[in-house]
Amino acid sequence: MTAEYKVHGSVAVITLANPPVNGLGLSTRQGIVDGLDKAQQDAAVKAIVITGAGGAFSGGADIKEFGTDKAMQEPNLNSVIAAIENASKPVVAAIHSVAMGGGLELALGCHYRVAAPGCSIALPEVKLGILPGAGGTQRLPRVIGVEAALNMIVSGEAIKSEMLAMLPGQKLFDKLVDSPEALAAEALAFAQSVADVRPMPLVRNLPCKHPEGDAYFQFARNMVKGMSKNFPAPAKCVDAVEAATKKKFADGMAVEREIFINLMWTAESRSLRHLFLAERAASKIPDVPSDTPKREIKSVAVIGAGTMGGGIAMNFLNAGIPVKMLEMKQEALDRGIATIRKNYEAQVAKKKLKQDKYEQRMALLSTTLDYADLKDADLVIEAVFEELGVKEAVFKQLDAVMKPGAILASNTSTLDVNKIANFTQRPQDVVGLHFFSPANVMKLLEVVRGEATAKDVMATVMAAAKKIKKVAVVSGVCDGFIGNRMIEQYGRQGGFLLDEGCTPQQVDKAMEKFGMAMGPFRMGDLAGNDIGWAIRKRRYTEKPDMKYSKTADLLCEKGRFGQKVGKGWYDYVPGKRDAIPNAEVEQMIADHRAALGITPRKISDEEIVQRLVFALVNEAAHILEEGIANKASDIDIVYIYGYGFPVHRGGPLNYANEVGLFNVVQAMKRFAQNPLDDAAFWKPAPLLAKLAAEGKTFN
Ligand code: 3H9
Repeated sequence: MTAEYKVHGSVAVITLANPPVNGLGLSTRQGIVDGLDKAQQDAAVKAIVITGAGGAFSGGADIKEFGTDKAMQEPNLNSVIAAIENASKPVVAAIHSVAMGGGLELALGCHYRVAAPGCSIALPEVKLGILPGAGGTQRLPRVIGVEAALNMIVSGEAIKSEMLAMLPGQKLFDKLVDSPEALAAEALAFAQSVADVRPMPLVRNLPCKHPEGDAYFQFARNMVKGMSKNFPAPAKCVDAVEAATKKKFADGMAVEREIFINLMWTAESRSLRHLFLAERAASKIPDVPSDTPKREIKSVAVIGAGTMGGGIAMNFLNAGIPVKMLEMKQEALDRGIATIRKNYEAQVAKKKLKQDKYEQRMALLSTTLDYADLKDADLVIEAVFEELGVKEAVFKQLDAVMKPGAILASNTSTLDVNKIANFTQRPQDVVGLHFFSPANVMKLLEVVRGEATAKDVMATVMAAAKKIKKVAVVSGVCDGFIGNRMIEQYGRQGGFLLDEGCTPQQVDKAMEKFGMAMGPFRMGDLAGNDIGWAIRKRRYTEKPDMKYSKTADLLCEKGRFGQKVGKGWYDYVPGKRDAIPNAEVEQMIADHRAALGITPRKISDEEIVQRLVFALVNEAAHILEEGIANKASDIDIVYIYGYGFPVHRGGPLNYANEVGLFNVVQAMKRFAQNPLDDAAFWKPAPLLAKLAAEGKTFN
């Protein structure tokens, strides 16, 4: 049982004890009901307190139980709350640290609530694609008012207990104690003080009205619609709260229940729940236990003050960690510093950063032209030109000057981290930290583990990533690591689609309708088409059998490198990011098609999406099989945070699971029949073929 029961004088205390956040899984729910039974049978007990052990009152329903029989098994959360409401003795919730989702709903079912300050209070279910399913939509409006409650339910954002306690007329908390330390004793005293009150107050009996009912809910619906494209849950939250204001409590509960169950089975909710767990799982490395000792990162050095180096430096400055930047020339340093200043000043202008914080961050930044000045840094990250010879020179210098135990990281996006490590006498201290551009904005960090990288180095950089608010995913060493290795196949399909009859706009539109932040051609223009060109040139010698469309090369031969030169697949007006179709590019594609003797055909959006996304999926399956990625969910995280893959699809592999791997393989077999495509590529990766044949998923 994951709830403890103790009696203190005349008060029974039920303590949820299900680490890490006292999720209300079956055994915890059972523990609460058992505690209530014991307390009611004990004549010496006059009142009951429910609280949570460790760092939370409760984080809500156990997300890991969703989709399993246990989630539904009695006592379900609604039954637990009914048992509390119907208890013959007053039940007081003693809330501290975190009361979220079902945890808050549990508290709202109690007769009284005593809270500590600093507690995060939320109904975050909407972030999992559902809504509160244990009365949250019906009870919260009754204690803090309809508008405040709807805002919390639709946004899922947490509000501090002391802020909520200040709401005029609020009935959420009967008492806010002075400090978290005082909570236990004060809750006991409060319980004693209400032990004889009858009848006991119930939130369900409070009135729930909005003075401008219909007009307000219409306004709320319009607001929510604009903000929640692709997600059904937010609009449903409005329906449920409206029901609270218009229906009897029991009928409102029935509305909530029905919506909750329907939302639980949507693909959007499955995707969001998958991503919640995937993001947390990404930081765990199978052979690096969580108690692996970590090295201290108190100062960082960055080699290279270009866009990448500057962006990397900003991450650490933002986290309060001093950074020293090294360049070959003073002018390059000056330019780098100016760019960092410009970025921060833009944030200050937008009121996203306070002036004093900006100054504090800049004060943590220093520069040097001399490697010897870096020697004391705990972590040094190289962001210099992407060429092995250049990296060799840098790492040899670092090996000569850095103190023992310093972590030497390369921001390479394509080069072999093992080779880089072997330029030093300490390959165990070398790791890849592949930031995505713009490095101060993008949340993804690929942590590239070399053959020799020490476990404590991995543990240290994963922790440092968290500190700088990145989502880190571990990748093994291969060309392109996880993300770029997959995107190459996606880009190749994009090229074939042009040859066969598509325009860049058609492909981009189809992918953007699917939900990608940007279609492949707009993305190419943003990243710089010359980058892909350089990689392809390398491939033509390395892998002469690999089939490529030549359109992208023709584009680059015209100098159409993308946004940075104002022209790529599209034209760009200075200062704007709008992609304007260009007739010359379309003619170039048509001429090339004609030269190949291809009669263009009309290609459906569905085919475009499937070919591009399944290309990612097949390559991902190879990546998993080779052990480059530790788990399928890591690949989804890479694509969500690094490549603008739509959140409501949960990442490419989650999407493939939703489509069904059998169907994915069938589609690949169809694509392999297309003489203009690459039949060899469409041979399903063995892992994918196996899972599809066994009726399994990537999970
Ligand atoms: C719900 O309540 C439905 C009801 O309305 C209706 C029911 C009928 N369950 O985020 P962290 C784990 S829906 C299980 O890194 P932090 C998490 O997986 C639920 N596990 O820590 C991780 O595990 P691990 C509504 C949970 O300190 C560990 O806790 N509630 C749950 O940065 C640490 O997580 C939510 O949506 C859970 N509910 O933040 C709350 N929550 O160590 C979502 C967390 O194995 N949770 N875990 O990787 C949060 O927002 C944050 O986790 C929280 C802690 C603020 C609680």
